[in-house]
Amino acid sequence: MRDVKSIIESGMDLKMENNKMNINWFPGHMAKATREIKEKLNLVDMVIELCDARAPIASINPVVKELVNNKYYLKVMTKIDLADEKESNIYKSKFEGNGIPCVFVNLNNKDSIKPITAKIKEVARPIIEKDLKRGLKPRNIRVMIVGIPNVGKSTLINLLAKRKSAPVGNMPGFTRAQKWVHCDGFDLLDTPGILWPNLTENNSGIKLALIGCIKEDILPREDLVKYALNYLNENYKQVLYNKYNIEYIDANDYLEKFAISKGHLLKNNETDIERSASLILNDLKNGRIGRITIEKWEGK
Ligand SMILES: Nc1nc2c(ncn2[C@@H]2O[C@H](COP(=O)(O)OP(=O)(O)OP(=O)(O)O)[C@@H](O)[C@H]2O)c(=O)[nH]1
Ligand SMILES: [Mg+2]
Repeated sequence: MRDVKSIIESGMDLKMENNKMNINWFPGHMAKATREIKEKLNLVDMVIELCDARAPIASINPVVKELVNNKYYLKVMTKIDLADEKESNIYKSKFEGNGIPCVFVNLNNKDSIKPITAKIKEVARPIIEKDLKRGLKPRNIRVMIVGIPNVGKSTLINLLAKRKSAPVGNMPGFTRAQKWVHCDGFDLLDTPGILWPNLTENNSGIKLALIGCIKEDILPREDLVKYALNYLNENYKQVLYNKYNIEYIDANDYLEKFAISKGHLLKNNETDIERSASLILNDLKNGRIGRITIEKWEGK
């Protein structure tokens, strides 16, 4: 594996490497976005990294960890409304046990504002106290919001600012440029989502495609759906059965039965597995199968 500094500084090389592999994990604009994050770091007090509660480990960007090691840091785990609550509780206690400040939230719920602002102020308390000690009114805390694509960075900013200042869209790579948004107590810097190049490790790329942080078409849909069905059968057997009423024997057999039950047939009457895969993957991504966490805690 290449070291993180060289990854950040060599966006063009990575593009070449990935072209060779035919996997566009790390397109040129992400290398640029990563460089721009690095350039702005000296302007902020604190970095908030957003991750997706459905894949709490795969959605951590190792590049971010390297970048922010001398900044106040908070992890905001988003989309808990789509994740398995039991698993989210396990992750929360493990992260906290490892000394990582974190807050688990649904950014579509305005009630999340309070716990998030409370946590930011807790992490940034030394900055606030410094101003208070000097008899000054605490200045705005400057926060850079980072994370992989589609985790809710711009949504978080709009929530805290209580207005639609940052553009939001349910597709990875929606934000293309940094943007400052000022609000009561905080100056927030929105940044484009960034990935890292070696997404094959721990099936991170597959997991991120399943939750919509990477465009699905980066991998064959059939492979993705088979991985998902296998995982669901092992970890959410009843949830899967309740959704589609199909007995699971193996992923191939499941897809065949699924296609027939939905009438997904090609002109020659063969099953249209691609269409079935799309439907299942969309249901999974949008929480229509149920609240699912697609990786279990495996650490200490
Ligand atoms: N269900 C649910 N949806 C969320 C949550 N947070 C954000 N979203 C949705 O996720 C999608 C992506 O949100 P954005 O704020 O654009 O994500 P981003 O991280 O800025 O994405 P990029 O700019 O592409 O990097 C939008 O459709 C949001 O409404 C959440 O906590 N729960
Ligand atoms: Mg955005």
